[in-house]
Amino acid sequence: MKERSVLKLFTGALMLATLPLSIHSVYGAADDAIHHDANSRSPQITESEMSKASKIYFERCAGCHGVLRKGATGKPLTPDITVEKGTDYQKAFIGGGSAGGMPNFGTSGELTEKEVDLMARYIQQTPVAPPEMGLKDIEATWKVLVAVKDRPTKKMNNFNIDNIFSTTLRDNGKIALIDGDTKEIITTLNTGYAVHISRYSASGRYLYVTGRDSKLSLIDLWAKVPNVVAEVRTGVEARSIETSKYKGWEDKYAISGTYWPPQYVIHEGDTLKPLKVVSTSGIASETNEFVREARVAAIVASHYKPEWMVNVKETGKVLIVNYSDLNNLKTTTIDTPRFLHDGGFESTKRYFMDAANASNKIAVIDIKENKLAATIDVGKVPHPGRGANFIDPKFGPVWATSHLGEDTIAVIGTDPVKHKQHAWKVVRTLKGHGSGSLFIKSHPKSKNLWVDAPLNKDAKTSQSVGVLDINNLEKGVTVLPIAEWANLGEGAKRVVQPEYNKAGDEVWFAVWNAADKRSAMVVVDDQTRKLKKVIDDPRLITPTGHFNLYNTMHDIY
Ligand code: DHE
Repeated sequence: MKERSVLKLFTGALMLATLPLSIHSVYGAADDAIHHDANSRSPQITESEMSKASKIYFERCAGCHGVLRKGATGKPLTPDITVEKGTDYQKAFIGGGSAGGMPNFGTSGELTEKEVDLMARYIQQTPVAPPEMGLKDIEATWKVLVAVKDRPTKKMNNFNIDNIFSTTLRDNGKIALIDGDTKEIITTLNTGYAVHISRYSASGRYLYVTGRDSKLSLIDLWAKVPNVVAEVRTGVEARSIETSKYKGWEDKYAISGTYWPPQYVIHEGDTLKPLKVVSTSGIASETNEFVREARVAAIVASHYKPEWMVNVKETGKVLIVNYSDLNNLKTTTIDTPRFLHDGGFESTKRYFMDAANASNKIAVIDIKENKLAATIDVGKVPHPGRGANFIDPKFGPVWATSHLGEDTIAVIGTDPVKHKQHAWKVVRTLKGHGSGSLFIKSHPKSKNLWVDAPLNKDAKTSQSVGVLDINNLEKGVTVLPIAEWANLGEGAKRVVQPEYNKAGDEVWFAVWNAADKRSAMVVVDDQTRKLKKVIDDPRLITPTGHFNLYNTMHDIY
């Protein structure tokens, strides 16, 4: 396909992702010419179906399978494989999902029967590479909405900003800032489409959010009503953003990682001005083969040195990027098992516990010595988010991850000094709340370990959470019916991501329903495990991730 039509397809998919639904259908109906694919065996599809399918693919599939469809968390979907298996096979998979973690898009009602058929034909067409974006292209999208000189010099509001929650309103292209003390929504702000994560500057003044469409927004929490003060677009698909946290570098830089183009960008911290772009394409660990689509997954910031740890998913490399001299950028490259995804620090913040999810392993990166300390076999498709730290009564300090692909929690010893015999070993494998788990959480002041299972196929399980008593782990999970407590009526209502307040005495959950249905945030008293508050507000459209300022900034989890 010619470069111009490739650009049109991807710009179209991006624009469609941010437009209201009625316009999507109008756009989709405009052009019924037959698409001529390079592969003559691909099933028939029209150009308008290609546009619609590329939007769905961008929103639902690219994260796991890649834009070039070479696979990562999900299987490769290139036509040499998909055409061979045929349309009926693909339809069964897309519609019904798999035990390995593929969501059941058809039976869950997320895609209609027609859309399942469309996607089954789409993935048999030849994938197209989206456009590149260099520093100049990125700079052309950069906007400072409130100049630094026009911003307040002290906090102009009475919010206890340490206890603010930044909550993604996924399908609405917004975030909500929620006051953790009063549980009132302070404001909602326009951002990129489907914000993936929120991170805060080291001083706590600025909030950075990244849309999955790679639009970054910088929010000033000192303003009378917090507002977006700068924006920039770094590509077509992104998941990560982090800030410079080391002493002396507070608020100086931000780093954003993109899935496409496969690269990271270093930005000025208070304006988002792009300063440096670094490609992450390269030779993979284990296979020693070149990977063009080597996507940036989680990024964490060291508290020990002016450094970031950048996960490159497909090449299985952790890049330790030193930001003290951007012109002479020093990077330590650590080989790990492949398909790095998410992770977080153990309690001392010296070791980065990094999930190589498709290898069923956790890589332990010693960020003081800048080297791989261990790789640990865990269950099928570990998905920790940032994981959970607690003191195990038998094994001392531990870090835990739940799994997408099986119903277990792996508990790993993390103290190589006082509990050397347990360090970097799975000391317990606990039964969790169900497979399809995405996040697990605890807090230094809590005796509870919380685990969700939003991608579990059983509605009762995906609509509830499990909680374990840290001092009596053998007792197993107690199930709390969070979505039932929210009392929202019909819908899929996946319960997602336990997140503590600053004091560590409340746990917040998103009850994530479809965009046209009611969603809510549910706050649970951590000690009594009883419902404390349902934040049920029509502005809470498709809430997913929610990030407490203090805990996120200090890596407390
Ligand atoms: Fe996420 C974290 C990628 C699906 C909600 N997700 C992350 C991180 C990555 C990632 C790389 C780590 C960022 C960091 O720490 O810097 N997520 C992906 C995908 O590629 C994937 C599998 C498929 C996709 O198409 O995006 C995916 N993620 C989801 C969801 O479906 C969730 C539940 C809702 C959504 O917004 O799409 C979701 N991901 C989250 C959340 C975090 C996250 C809430 C942050 C967890 C934390 O505690 O830090």
